[in-house]
Amino acid sequence: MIRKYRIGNPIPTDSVIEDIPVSQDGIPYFNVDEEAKELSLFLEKEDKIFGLGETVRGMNKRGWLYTSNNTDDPNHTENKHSLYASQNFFVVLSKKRKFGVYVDTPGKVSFDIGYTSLDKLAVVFEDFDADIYIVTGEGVLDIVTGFRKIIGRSYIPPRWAFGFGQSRWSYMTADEVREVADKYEEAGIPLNMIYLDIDYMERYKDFTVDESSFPEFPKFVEEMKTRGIHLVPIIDAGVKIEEGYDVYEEGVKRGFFVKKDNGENLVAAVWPGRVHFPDFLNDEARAWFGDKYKVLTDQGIDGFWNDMNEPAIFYTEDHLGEVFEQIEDFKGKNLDIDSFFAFKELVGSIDNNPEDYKRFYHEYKGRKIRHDKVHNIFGYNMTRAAGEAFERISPDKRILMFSRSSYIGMHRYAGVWHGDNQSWWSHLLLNIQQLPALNMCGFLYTGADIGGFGSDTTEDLVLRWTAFGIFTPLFRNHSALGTRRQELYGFENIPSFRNIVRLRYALIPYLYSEFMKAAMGSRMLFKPLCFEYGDDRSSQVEDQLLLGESIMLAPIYTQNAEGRYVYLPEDMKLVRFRAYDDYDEEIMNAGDHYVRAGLDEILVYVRKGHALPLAEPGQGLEEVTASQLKYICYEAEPKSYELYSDDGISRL
Ligand code: MIG
Repeated sequence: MIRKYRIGNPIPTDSVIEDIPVSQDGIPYFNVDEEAKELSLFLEKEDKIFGLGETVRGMNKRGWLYTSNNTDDPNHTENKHSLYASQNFFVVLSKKRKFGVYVDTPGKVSFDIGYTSLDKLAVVFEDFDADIYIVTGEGVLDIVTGFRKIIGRSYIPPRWAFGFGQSRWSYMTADEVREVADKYEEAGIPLNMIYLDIDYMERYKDFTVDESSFPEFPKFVEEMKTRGIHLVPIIDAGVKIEEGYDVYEEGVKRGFFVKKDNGENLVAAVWPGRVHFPDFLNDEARAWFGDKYKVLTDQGIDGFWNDMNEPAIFYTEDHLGEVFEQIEDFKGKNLDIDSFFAFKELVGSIDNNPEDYKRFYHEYKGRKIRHDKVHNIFGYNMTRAAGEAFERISPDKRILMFSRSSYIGMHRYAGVWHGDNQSWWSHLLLNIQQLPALNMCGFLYTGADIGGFGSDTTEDLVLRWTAFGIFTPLFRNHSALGTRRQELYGFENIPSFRNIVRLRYALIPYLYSEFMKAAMGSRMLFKPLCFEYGDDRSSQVEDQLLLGESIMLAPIYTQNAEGRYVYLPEDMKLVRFRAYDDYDEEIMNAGDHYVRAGLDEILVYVRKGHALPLAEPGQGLEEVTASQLKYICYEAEPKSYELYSDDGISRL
């Protein structure tokens, strides 16, 4: 059951699509403190908190302060409060009570979950205006499904988007891209997508392609497609200010860019230097920007990733001017303990400055609203612009799309990637831990940069991360300019990588079926163990996942580990894959085990009463029938499995 309560006068977000009347009763469970602008509740010892989507720390969110304030911060360390997303849904779960809470506000809000005081959960608002939804149900899974139903069906990508993708910030020319495709082919490692980062554009201008480095682009797109590879270009939120650039000129003429209080277009800067930001919150501007994607779909492109849409701001011209003025005061001075830090702060305040988000306004639903009040729905509306346009541009076929910034509601239009992680073992664990929380908030098509985006990676990390990544819907290796290269063919153990990636393709009928069932039925794809098993031990497990109905995963995420402790909530069958057609099976009893796993092995635990279908890797992306598959089951007698199959491309 779902009840809706209203505090103040909230700005709508369009995240909930069902019309639910506002209840006049008091909000259950919570104390309302108008003065402190907070809702709070006393946490019992057994209460666990799950959800909040893409945030730092573990699955149980107790013990930290999470602030919804979409931020381009590439250091996802545990001291951070905000990442790229605001996904304000969580569940309070214990044997005694369980309920879900959705805090719908486009502005800044903090979730103090046992941070200030161990036993108190407080939702602290900047503006005390929000719709609060309280969701109850039999079990935690019913609560999640109940919530997911009111926010609408999750985005469904084309089936080819379940293939493997290679990306790197710095593929400068078409020939470099060809080389990536060639080397994957030589290595015998399947590849279905190559991502184009900002370097394909002409001076970082959205919806342009650099003619000299990517000549005859439509032909190139076609050439790659005949090799089974989709090119997936990036689109940034900022539009370069440049005379003669049509997107810029049209946007200015039609008044579609965000404006300062004095009515002038805001001048900010990102990759291209000076840019304007489209007002994605304005219906007309959104339709206009969305239609621009057609420039690329007309050239054969059928997938996109939307970046820098928090929005990330290198500087605003106004603030930069202020900094240059103030910097004069420091010139020629002996910078001592006070002045040096003031100087450092001044210089360090240039990018993503909170004050800059108060310098501009949106035309949203007929009102002029200052950006910081709706900051968290900006990236969502950029992606919505594209998603709504795709329904017009490509009414029959699905388009691949994922975004960096997000808010609940965006899950109907696209997936997300987990942003700029690092080549750290701890970020492999973070990847594991963020997945179920994202699913709770409607985001099913998700994945992290495998191997890590920032920092130099190591081969063993890429092996372990790829061995986990084969289970995530978005399966992409991506890295930053200047870091060690991490395309799989560049490492020594090519046969191991080949076996791991091929196993992914063998698993696609299962992954696609489970994904589609989760999308259609508003269910989770990745679950913490305690969402299905009621024993106390299960509720302590933070590094294992249930994936779909049939399997459990217990990935290795520490360096030099030859194995790990695994908890089995019931008897299961361990399948130790060396390749899709080379594996051992072993029945294991419920309880704790130390399980070894070599760098070239992928371990899957098959649940009692369920079946894991496997295809020939070459068939993975095709429409298959149940009889074309092989099944691994716990029992001697094969169990039936409900296969979901469709053409993988028609819109549903
Ligand atoms: O500030 O386009 O998260 O995936 O490679 C960096 C360059 C901008 C951030 C994205 C990353 C991408 C990079 N972008």
